[in-house]
Amino acid sequence: MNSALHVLTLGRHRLSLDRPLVMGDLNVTSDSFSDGGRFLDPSAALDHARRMIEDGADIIDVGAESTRPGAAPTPEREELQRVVPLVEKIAVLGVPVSADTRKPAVMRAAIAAGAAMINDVSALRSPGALEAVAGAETPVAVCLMHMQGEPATMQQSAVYGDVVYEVKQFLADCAGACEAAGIVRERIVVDPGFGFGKTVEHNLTLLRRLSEIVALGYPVVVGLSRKSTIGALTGRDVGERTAGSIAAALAAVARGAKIVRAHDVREMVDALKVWCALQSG
Ligand code: HH2
Repeated sequence: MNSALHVLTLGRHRLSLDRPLVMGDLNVTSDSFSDGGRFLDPSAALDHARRMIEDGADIIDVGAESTRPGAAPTPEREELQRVVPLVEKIAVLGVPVSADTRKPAVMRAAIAAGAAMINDVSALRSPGALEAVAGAETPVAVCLMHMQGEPATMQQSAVYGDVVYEVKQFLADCAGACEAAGIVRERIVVDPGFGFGKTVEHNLTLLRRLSEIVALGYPVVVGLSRKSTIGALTGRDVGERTAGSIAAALAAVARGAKIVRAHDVREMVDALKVWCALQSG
């Protein structure tokens, strides 16, 4: 086991990990599972980024390709057109911007536009992705996420022996490959990938045993916000899953997660403030 890091370095930003961080989720897509179409208009997207920053987001994660189960890939040109101008505008607002992409060309363009982190649901396994991040002129952080299969088909046959062990091994291997390529530990975070080729039971097992993933020593990101597991547990539609998402996030933070990916930033920030206040004294 490696000793835990207390600072995450994203481009020129250094974020303390002494309290859990909130990564605001901004989907500039037509088909995202929870907010598809709402922020396709660039000015609506920028306004939403500003609102999330006002509400206390520590990182803004911009994605232009839905990775919901069954989603079709977004053509590269379209992803570039949606992501790059927006990253450029958000990058000057004072918080680090993360680009949620699987495509090396989008990674390179987003970094040139000011992205401080690449969030890759494929954990830099696409040809050229590791090189795009490790070889970047401005060193950026990377979020390595576990996914079994591909978004189009990943929920059709989610099979594991021990899901926690397999996810942990995968993340250890990917993080090791990043370090071998020259990405320093202070720039690597890992994510078990809730909902990515996993049943409700797999997700619950991963959440219950999250401390085993935390033991890898890399800051752990969790993305449970509004996901179908929350819907399965509460019986709520996607727009009514805020309370369930917060409960899941707090359970993750209690097990050592350091970054929470959220759609409802204001509510998540408030919940974490209360949780943090109860940790001291
Ligand atoms: N979940 C989604 C997308 N990117 N990245 C990380 N690191 N962790 C996650 O859990 C994660 C992620 C899916 O959520 P969302 O972006 O809201 O939906 P969509 O992929 O449909 O745009």
